[in-house]
Amino acid sequence: MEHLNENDRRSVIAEFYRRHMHLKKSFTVNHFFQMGISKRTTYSICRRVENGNSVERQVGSGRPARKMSQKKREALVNQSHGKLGVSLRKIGPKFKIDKKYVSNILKENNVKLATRKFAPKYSEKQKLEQKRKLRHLSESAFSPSNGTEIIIDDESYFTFDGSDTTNNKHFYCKEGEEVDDKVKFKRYKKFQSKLLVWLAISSRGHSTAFICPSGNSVNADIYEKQCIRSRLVRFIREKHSDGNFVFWPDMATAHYAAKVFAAYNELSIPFIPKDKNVPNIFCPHTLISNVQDLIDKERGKRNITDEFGWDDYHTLEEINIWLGAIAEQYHDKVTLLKGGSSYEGRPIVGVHVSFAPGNENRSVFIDANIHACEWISSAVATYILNQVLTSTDTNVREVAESHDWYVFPVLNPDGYVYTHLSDRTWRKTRVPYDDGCYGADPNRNWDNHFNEGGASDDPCSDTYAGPEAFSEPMTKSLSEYLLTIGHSLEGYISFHSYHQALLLPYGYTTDHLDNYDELYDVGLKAIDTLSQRYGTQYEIGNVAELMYIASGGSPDWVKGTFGTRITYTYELRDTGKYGFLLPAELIIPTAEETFDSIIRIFQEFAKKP
Ligand code: 0X9
Ligand code: ZN
Repeated sequence: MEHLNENDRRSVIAEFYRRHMHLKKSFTVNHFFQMGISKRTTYSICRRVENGNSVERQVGSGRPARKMSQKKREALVNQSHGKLGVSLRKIGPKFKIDKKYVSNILKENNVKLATRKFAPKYSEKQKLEQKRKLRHLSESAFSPSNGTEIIIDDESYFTFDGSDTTNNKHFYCKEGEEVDDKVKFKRYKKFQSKLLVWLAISSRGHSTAFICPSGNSVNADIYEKQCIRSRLVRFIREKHSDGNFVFWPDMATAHYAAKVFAAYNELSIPFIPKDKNVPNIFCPHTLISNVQDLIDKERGKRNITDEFGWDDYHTLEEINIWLGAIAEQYHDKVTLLKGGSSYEGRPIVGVHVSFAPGNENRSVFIDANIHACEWISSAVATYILNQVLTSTDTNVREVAESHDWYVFPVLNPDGYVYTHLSDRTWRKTRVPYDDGCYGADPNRNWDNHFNEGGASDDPCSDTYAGPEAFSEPMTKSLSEYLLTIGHSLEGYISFHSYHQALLLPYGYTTDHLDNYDELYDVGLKAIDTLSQRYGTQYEIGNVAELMYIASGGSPDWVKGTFGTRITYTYELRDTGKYGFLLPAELIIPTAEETFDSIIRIFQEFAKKP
């Protein structure tokens, strides 16, 4: 019997039984049992002979696939075409055939095996948002050049229900595209049994693990006590005692709960703020290269001048890249400028826009973000620059094209980067001073009635005037640049926030300057125009009268040095609800109304002798 193949062997048994049917079935069964054939097999063959069925080897308990009726084949194909739950494992037994016949029949009918996926975790919009935030992070907290170590926190779930079994990951279908998402993207059970393990990880190692066996989530209490205070702090003490690190918590509500937030601050743990965070999807040693890669790929594809928008605030790098791109795109009108440089060596980047050669003596200079935390100011400046170049409104075109424009969106680049990296509320420069304090107020540092009121001698104060006028590389170098173009300026507009006020020089005195009246009259018209779009109410007046004494500001130095006729400071939205943290969705309305008023100012002055 050994030399026979299985089907021949089964035929021999069947033939023997037919010949000995007059005897008991056990005779045949025992006969072959002696020869090593199981009693079960022989009994089964005997039954088949009695029933007139084929004795060839059967798959499961049904008929061989190739003998399936056309109707059944069709049923198999229909059942398999993109239907939920039709897996390799299930379909064979259902049709009482082997997996390989399933495969063959489906292949013959052009039904393909497709891979089941998890439902996508993020929408396309969310993915874009993540990339944008990663760019921000890579330029600030993750900047490889500052050597800051990143400590990520990671939680992994270990499941017990075999939901990762590969057999569950496929299904059959004719055209993958047509298949319902319910089938393509199968979600596993939402609350499956799992064990949660939490770790803080950096390139220097990891903390001890926190294992959460009973519950499936780590709430704010557990996170604060078990993860932050107990494990992260110890890990920092052991591996990051140099203090040059930033903690990147995984995005979760509990990780930014009030008590956790308080713990970060109390324990002096620098961390990525929630509004800048994205899920920390990379392991630390590949982090920088992956992020960079992502950024490079993203940058490579996009047209920066189309994509730079005003629905969110931008990093210094994004603003500067955009300025460069604008200069390239409008190369016949726009020149990229370096107006000076900062203490930390960053260029103060701006542009000069000129539509016609005769306009140089009607130049308008726009300064913004001299105070680092006043992000709306640079957003408005870039918006205005864009409008000057692209608006099709005839009133705008008339004003835009009858002037030259100098736009410097970020006068204080070190401070601006610092607001993205470490302290969103930072105002000053980043020059180190005594007592471990940093920075002078760049709007108190200009050489016009320097430190004559409304300024401080304390380096730790937010209005520290600096040790002397132009002590800050930023004000000094920019003033030197201004000396080269100051004579051509008709207007100097300085953007700050927040107060909703249009201010006239000077800041050191309540005395009115020579052309106070015309500036006031035109200013009144301008704030009226400003209010027309969204009803935003502005106040107008001399700095010292309307707000407070503030000596050594940039517009005051310009007015004092060049006598520039049109000199205003805008304190943009709002009046304190959000303050410096004006929500990004208010950028465009703020910029629109401000630009309306700027156009009005120059229209009004154009009418004057
Ligand atoms: O204090 C300032 O420097 C400005 N206000 S802010 O809240 N943005 O800090 C006012 C600037 C006044 N402008 C002149 N001195 N011309
Ligand atoms: Zn300011």
